[in-house]
Amino acid sequence: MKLDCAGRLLDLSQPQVMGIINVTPDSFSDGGRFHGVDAALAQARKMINDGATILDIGGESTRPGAPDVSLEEELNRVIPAIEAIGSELDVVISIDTSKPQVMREAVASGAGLINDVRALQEPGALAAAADLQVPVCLMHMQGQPRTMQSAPSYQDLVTDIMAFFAQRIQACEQAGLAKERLLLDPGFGFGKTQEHNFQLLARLEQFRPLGLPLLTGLSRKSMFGSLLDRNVGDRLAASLAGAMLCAQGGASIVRVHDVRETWDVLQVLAATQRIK
Ligand code: 7PJ
Repeated sequence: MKLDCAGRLLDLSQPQVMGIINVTPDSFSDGGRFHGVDAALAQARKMINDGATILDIGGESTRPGAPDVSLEEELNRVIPAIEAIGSELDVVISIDTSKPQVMREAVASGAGLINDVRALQEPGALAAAADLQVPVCLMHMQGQPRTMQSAPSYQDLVTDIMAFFAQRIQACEQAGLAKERLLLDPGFGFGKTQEHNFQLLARLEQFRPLGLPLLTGLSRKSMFGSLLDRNVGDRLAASLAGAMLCAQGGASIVRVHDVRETWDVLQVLAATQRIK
């Protein structure tokens, strides 16, 4: 299956690695080290060399408790990075945003995919995505980043998330955004307890009947920190195990900080699948 990302084709017949490039000064796991265009470009070159076929550019930190970012600030962070990466490198650029104006300017500057942790629920976002006609990743989150970890609760985790996806897919189709352009992400760590996160990992294949590609992001997340009592710089092995389980559970794209190591892990899985 090939996904058309504003002219660049993304082959999803094998799991792909999406590298995370944060251009936020407060992002929790890299402390904003890649703030600035040169740093983002250097990071992009390395990630592509290491096997990433998609780069996810984000200018808004969505970690629990993070402050809101103004439209102007978000644009100032992401647009120069997208322009620089898009003009030099052959890669699908994903814009990690919930703001319609950022979606529009990002796609005009070279982004080919929208990654929205709020699943196009902000005012104007659905219409912007429908106008732009690029693929969109709809992520599930219970609550809002500031408060989502206070008391997450579900009747049945997978059933509730499936119902949310069905509702968002319908809203997209009504707005003129075809189902073929959608990807789904259950949103690890977004309004989920520790038990919920591991339940999602165990039950990922239950989302397959929806028939849309799955994207998952577990890289360095606190689910591993609490499981292992490890700080954020010491969660690589756990994140790789998580990526492997996601790929086995049917994820088409894994969103990660450690591209090279994740790519290696996915090649091991691909080699076993080739001889089955
Ligand atoms: C995710 C994301 C995720 C998608 C973040 C972090 C927090 N987008 N943006 N899925 N997480 N689609 O990277 O730890 O899980 S920000």
